[in-house]
Amino acid sequence: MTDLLEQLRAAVGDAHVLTDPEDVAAYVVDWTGVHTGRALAVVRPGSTDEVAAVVRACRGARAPIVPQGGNTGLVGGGVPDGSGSQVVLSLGRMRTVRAVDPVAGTVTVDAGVVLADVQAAAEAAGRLFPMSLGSEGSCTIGGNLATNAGGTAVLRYGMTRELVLGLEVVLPDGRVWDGLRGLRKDNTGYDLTQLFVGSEGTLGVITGAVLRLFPATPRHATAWVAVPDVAAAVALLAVAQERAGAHLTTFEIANRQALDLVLAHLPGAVDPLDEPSDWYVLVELAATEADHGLDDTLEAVLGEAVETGLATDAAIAGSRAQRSALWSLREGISEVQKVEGATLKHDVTLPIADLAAWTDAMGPRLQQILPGVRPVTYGHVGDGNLHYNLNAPVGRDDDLRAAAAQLSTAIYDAVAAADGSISAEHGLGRTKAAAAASYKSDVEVDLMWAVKRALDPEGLMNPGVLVPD
Ligand code: FAD
Ligand code: 2HG
Ligand code: ZN
Repeated sequence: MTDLLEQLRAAVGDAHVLTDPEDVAAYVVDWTGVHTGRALAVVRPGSTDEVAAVVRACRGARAPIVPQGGNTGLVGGGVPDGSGSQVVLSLGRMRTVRAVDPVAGTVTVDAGVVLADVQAAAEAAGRLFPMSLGSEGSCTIGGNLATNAGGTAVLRYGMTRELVLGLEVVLPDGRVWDGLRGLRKDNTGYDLTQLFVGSEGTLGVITGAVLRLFPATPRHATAWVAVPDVAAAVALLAVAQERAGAHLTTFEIANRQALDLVLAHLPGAVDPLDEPSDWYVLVELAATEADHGLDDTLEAVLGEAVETGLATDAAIAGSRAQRSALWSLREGISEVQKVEGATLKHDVTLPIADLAAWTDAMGPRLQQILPGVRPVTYGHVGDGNLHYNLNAPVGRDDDLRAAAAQLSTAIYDAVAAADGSISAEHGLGRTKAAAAASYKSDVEVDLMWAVKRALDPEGLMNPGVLVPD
């Protein structure tokens, strides 16, 4: 292994091969704190050629590689296992925005560029890069592509895979595939770009990407709406779609439990409504400078909702500060759940028509397994995606950990029975690889392995992630 470390130092420079436990610490534990591993080394290449040299050196030494971007993943896919034999390949130094072409509507970036910096580069060119996540200040485009991230603008713009036109990837054998094309039309065979999207570092290291830009939408109309139940939220979605059409950008849900945690733990958070409600929806319409009338449209949506009993009250943002305060009630939930204590995450999608019945049935079933468990339910209801997360009964974190397997199985079985998915947007990582395989057909699992073996026959790219060992 000394040989490998020497080769890595030769490839990227001594300063960028970290082995001291203190230097390595932040790279071996994930955001949730649940996954903690050990690394042979953390390597920080500064260019695509250096990534290729690192991959070749690791291959020669048969050392597994764990690609890592901003390390904000929620399923343990970006941190090493406990063996101490894996090399973490961090893209953190590859942060160049290579080119912006507002007319073609493209931005070309290194994979280590932070999402917020891509948004800023688009804005500086008078365009919009619409992907928006609570972690956007630290997650990277490489990680977004590798997980096919979703977020709060999927309803209008789609998942990450709909926002990418071309990729540059270092393959497991160390060759570089240059697919950095910004073409809207390119039917020249299998779609290799899409193969790497959502592959969670198991097929190669993404080093660059051409992403799609859209017209800027500086106008917003935003409301925090109290709704009686999930069925009303879904019915309100239909009203908003009907009245706001393509302007409808965000339609997020949160239960009262989630808001209570935000009010308890997020400094400065204030309930914008006088009376408590069991459920809330954050609705946002967005439009270009030339489009007027968003406020009237939102008021019409909310007026109809209150008249028909779909909503009981609403707070409309009247300024940028108010808009940002409403957003913080939604975006703060992950963080405050962590502050509250042990959390069990479930990132599920269901057919939208089944969301209400599914949620109504799930609560009592979980109470039977662990009385007092607190469902902190929120997410992207417009996409049928709920973060059906659980916090422990107050003061009983160990009880949640003890019941975790039983609770997750009950939820996943119910998702499967409703033809949903147990991973809507966070990926499988180490947490859900085995569970996902158990709900897939043998044919589907065989196909996944066929792809994995074709590209990574030696199994050195992120082993144990996405496809279970
Ligand atoms: P990492 O965590 O570093 O890695 C994630 C996976 O991608 C790993 O398997 C890793 O091996 C692989 N990977 C990383 N970079 C590369 C690369 N260059 N080439 C190949 N493989 C690579 N996710 C959503 O989808 N929607 C949300 O709304 C959302 N909100 C979040 C809010 C918070 C507060 C937090 C903490 C997380 C949230 N996430 C969300 C999850 C997370 O931010 C996303 O999964 C994000 O895409 C991960 O990017 P990253 O750069 O941090 O990747
Ligand atoms: C969100 O929508 C993210 O806020 C994070 O996907 C969800 O922390 C979570 O479980
Ligand atoms: Zn989410």
